[in-house]
Amino acid sequence: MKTQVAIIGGGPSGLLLAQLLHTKGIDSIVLERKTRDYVLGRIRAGVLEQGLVGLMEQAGCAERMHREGFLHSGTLISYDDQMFRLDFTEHTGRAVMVYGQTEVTRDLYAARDKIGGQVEFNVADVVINSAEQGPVEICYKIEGKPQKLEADFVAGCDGFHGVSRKTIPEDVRREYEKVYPFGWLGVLSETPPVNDELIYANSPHGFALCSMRNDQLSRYYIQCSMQDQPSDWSDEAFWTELKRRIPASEAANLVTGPSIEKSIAPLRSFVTEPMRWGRLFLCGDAAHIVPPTGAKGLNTAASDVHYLFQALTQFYTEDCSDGIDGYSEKALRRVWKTERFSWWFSSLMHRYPDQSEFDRKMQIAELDFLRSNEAAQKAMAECYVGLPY
Ligand code: FAS
Ligand code: PHB
Repeated sequence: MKTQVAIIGGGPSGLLLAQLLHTKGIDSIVLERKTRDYVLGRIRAGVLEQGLVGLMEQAGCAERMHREGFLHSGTLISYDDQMFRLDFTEHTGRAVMVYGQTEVTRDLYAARDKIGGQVEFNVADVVINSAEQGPVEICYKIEGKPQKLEADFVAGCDGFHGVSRKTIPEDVRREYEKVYPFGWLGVLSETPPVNDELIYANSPHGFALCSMRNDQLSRYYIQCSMQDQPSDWSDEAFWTELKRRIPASEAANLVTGPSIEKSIAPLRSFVTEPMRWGRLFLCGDAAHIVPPTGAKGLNTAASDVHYLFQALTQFYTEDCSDGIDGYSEKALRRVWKTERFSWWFSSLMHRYPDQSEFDRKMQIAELDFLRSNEAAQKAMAECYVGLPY
């Protein structure tokens, strides 16, 4: 089999890239390790920057998002039983879209089907050969049968545990990592959200987040130990702990119910450099991870896709390699800014095991400053709604 761009990974970044390339008549084939249902069964991000909304529109996949998603012009931040609102629109003129990653991925698969785009599921033992010089040759198996795909370029959209990053020789790769000493226990429940807007809560008992997918589907997170298992937390224990971490006024409104999904996600900041090696380009979680506090994971994958789409379009339509040669530097410049924001917001809102009373006072003082200072709010709002591409 031959194509122009081989895409490893059928998650949101791989599918979005494939759909955008299609709008320019550039051919691609997507190789996905799991089944479609498995990919769609993952509960991950829920907040979309305007940049991602714009890319979904450009890819012709935004109709349902605009119909079923919620535009949020602000968010709520609580600490020590007090709460204030960060008004995105007042400070930036922009809003964010609350629409689940699962739905984004579902819309992208539907669009892929509509154009008859090729996705190979259940691929195993993927090996990327001659990525440095090209043409690239990708060997893999389906039901144990060897397959081969030749391409001009390969986009590594296969997430943190994929093969693409590891294809770049260790002496070429430089990796930066910070692992946080806690995780997030997330619950999905068919209950009305406690508030119309998200609540980020810093409490003496640890962090909590109240989010939603729609007006009958809520998503809640509490900071937990990485030694915990989801089975250690009964629904009742989860709701009790959540209530004591959010302001009493909100806890009084909280509608509880059985969890339909419960999982623990580790918190990590991670970046690999470079994001390009010869004909191989890394996008999304394959190249970088952020703690979900800043809601930047999916959105930073989208900005990578934007830069790579532009670069490949320039190569195929103008026979110019400037975009390709500048891809890694351009993408990393924005990646590091979102890494900083996600690290800053995570450090502000979580309770650290070795936190001293002085550290705690610093968090409270920073939150007091954020609540009362226009410039601080503007800086946070600009990062939260999304830095320009
Ligand atoms: P993905 O990981 O989504 O997709 C990669 C795809 O590649 C997967 O489908 C995988 O099966 C496939 N793949 C892997 N190896 C392969 C191989 N060898 N061959 C073929 N295919 C292969 N972000 C937020 O903003 N908010 C959140 O609450 C949030 N929660 C998260 C919870 C978890 C547990 C995780 C892991 C991430 C979370 N994120 C969250 C971040 C998340 O949204 C990611 O940034 C986003 O999924 C990145 O998309 P992709 O880069 O497409 O990677
Ligand atoms: C979510 O809705 O899953 C969500 C929202 C905001 C975050 C993280 C997760 O910062």
